[in-house]
Amino acid sequence: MPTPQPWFPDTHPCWLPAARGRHLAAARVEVDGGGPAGATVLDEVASLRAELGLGEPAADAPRWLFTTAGAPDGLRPGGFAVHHDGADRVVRAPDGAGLLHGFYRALVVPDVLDGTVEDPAVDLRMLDSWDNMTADGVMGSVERGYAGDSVLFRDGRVVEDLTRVRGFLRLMASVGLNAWALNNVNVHDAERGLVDEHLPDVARVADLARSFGVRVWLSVDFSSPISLGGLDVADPLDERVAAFWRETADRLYRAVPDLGGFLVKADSEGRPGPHAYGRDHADGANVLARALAPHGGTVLWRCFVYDHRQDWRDRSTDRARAAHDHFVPLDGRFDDNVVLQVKNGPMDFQVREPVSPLLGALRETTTAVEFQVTQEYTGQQQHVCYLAPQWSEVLRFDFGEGTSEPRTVADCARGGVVAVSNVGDSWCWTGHPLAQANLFAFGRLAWDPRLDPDALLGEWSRATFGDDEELLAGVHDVVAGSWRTYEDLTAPLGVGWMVSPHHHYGPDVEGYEYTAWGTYHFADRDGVGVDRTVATGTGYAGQYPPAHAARYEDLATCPEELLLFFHHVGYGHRLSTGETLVQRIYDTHFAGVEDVRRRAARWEEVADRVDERTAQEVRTRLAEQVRSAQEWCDRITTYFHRASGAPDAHGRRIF
Ligand code: GCV
Repeated sequence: MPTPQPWFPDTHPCWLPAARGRHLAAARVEVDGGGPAGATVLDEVASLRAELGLGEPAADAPRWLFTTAGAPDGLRPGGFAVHHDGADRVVRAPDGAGLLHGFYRALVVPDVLDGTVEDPAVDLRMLDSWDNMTADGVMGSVERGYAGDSVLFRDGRVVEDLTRVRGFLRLMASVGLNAWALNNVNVHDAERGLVDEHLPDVARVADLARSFGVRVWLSVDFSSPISLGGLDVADPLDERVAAFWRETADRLYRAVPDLGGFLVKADSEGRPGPHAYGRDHADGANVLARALAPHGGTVLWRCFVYDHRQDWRDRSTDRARAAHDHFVPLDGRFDDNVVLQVKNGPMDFQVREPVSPLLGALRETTTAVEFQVTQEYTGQQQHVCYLAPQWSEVLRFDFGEGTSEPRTVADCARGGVVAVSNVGDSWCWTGHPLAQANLFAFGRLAWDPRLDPDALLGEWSRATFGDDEELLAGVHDVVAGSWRTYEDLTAPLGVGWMVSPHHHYGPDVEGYEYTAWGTYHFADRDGVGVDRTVATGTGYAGQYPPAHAARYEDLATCPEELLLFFHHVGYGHRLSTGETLVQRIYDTHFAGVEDVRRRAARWEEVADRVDERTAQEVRTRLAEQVRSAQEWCDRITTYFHRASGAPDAHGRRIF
């Protein structure tokens, strides 16, 4: 019997405190089948026992049997079923990952019910780490990371001690995630070596990941045939380039036979891609796909493609249109093992955007939807911002509305549900202890997009904080609705990008207005917002199927939370509730500050019910959130007051 691995040494256990697994640690646990992931069930039980100071279970202790025999027909890989047999429990699954998922489910929900059948909705449930092997000078060692440095890389290589990586994989597996892209999609020089000199380390990580039912993926750089292969081109139609990718794939799969494949950001924000050679994204993706195909690998090709060198004077170009414009004409040209990975919205993970029309437009190509768990534009893990309601809204959005064929985003994204990770080497994994809720909820929604975000919040907080009902009520009040609060303060009625350029924290109303990034709100003395209608604007609204297109096109039917995304609207325009547009902007900002103050005060009512460190970490961040909220309110109300000249109906202080 190997020495048990410590259970979250020196780190917060998130939603898996050992005490919650006491019933498992005290049981006679038997595992039948399931390979490395099945064996992990036993390792985890041993770790729990060591952590809880329990010895071997008594001979008459209840038995938990985890078996791959007799799993219900039709369960997908990773799924499981729970059966009660008196005090004994049987978890049946088609594979080891399913056994492990059943084990963690019984930790999160100790009274997991008889007859529970859990079947993941989609095969690929993925976290993308934007981790660099070295600090990149601007963003640190995790691009857009707000929770410390990478848990995987340090000083230009994979860490020797994988204890933190093990903890991370445990967190992933415990919510059913099964795929992990190890490195930043912006692949720097150092990370290129992952397919080469660092490959033995990748294999070491993949071995560990496999034991948690997780496959690893690598982000690769499209110009690697030049930088690594010594060629003078990376043209996807050049046979030498194809050979380079084949050889690379062969080498990778010798080291990691179950590698998921490649994740690629190409022709995007300055990354190299097929356009340099007059080729398109299908040519680019397919050359990689053909190298991976013999090994069963897949290319995840990102659709975050737009002109990041736009002239702000150019009103004919609309960044929101770009992904649809680029990729819809290529539908049907991608090989079967290409999955197009599409961000949830057409811009870039703003607090509010419409659903990307590309997600519903590709009929002949497999797509995956990409969310951002790391809070780049949503408060950077200084603000509480529970994002599951946003993801849930997106997953439920129905492109088939008004037709006889329902086609939700969850239906369309058959290739997977993916998100950028919010994890780093901070003590609590996510910088802000309450940001753990986002990681948890993302995994659960990837598993089952029908789950209710508020119920998930309850599930997470009970697992994390225990059964102290007063504390749970307090945590709920601090976290629930916080996405809406962030939106009220930062992005009135769907207009985004009033954020400080580059680092993206805090307000700067015109920070992006005269830049090359395609991120404008066009506020002037009369009104604000982007006319994206077909009739008079950029035509973006026309990228949706007819029912949605018609709704967005018309100012009278456009959902208010997206009004300024689709229309340039006068400050005096009356909203459904009777007030003017500018008054709504004032009101939501003043209310937003009050709301954040209320959350901070509410935390103080329950803070003595959690450990000192969590209490303090949350307290400190809530204080910053109050400061930041006031800053947003002051800047935005002042800006629009000066622009419009309209007084606040309630006479509040505007500068
Ligand atoms: C990894 C946004 C972020 C970048 C990120 C990019 C992407 O633009 O600001 O840091 O780069 O999205 O998704 O590729």
